[in-house]
Amino acid sequence: MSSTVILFGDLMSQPTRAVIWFMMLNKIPHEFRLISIGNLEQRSKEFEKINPFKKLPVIQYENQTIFESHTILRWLSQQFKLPQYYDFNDLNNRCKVDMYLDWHHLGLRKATAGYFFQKFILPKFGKSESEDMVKDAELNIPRAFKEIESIFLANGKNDYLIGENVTIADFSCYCEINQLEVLNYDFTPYPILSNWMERMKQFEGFKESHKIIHKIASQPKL
Ligand SMILES: N[C@@H](CCC(=O)N[C@@H](CS)C(=O)NCC(=O)O)C(=O)O
Repeated sequence: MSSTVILFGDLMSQPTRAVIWFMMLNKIPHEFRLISIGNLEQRSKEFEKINPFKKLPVIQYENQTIFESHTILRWLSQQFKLPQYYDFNDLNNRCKVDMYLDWHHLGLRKATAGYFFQKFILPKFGKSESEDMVKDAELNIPRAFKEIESIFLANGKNDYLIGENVTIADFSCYCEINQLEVLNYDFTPYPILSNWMERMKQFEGFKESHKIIHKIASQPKL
């Protein structure tokens, strides 16, 4: 295997976007291999040999195969010596990032990804949404956004989730939240979150990594 990072993913996948954005920003040499979620390519026998969980993203580097986007982001920071995003030299700083990353799955992603799936993906396959799941997400997304504002962004005292510097936590969080723009989600009740989102958009690689999401978001809504 080569020493370029090979990323298997799809820009429709939030964690794929977080990983590729981070690599673009830090000019980590990489090659993108599209595994189309729309065509269910992640479920092929061939891809199952790369990730037995049949999920995206996955990276390969030399003889290493790594899945789980947070593990990938931690690994990239350490492998390419980028402690400003994940402080592998300082246990306490590292722990703060880990606290967000552990919270992310059930604290945020379950609601946001669930909502996107119900409202955007299911209709594409001609299926109707589950009212219970939509109701659940409609309760939990505002809860998650308020928690991000009050706890991670410290009611606006923090510029980024962990403090004054951007870390891998911010990239993961942002990619999960901003795809709700496709659904015209109303972010106006969350000014602290919205300001942080504006700050995140300034990082190099943002436009390129989000081009598909932006294209869908700009299409007229039915
Ligand atoms: N915890 C995993 C989540 C991976 C995941 O659920 N990926 C989705 C795309 S966002 C996927 O591959 N779904 C395909 C499927 O479930 O068939 C990570 O952060 O990498």
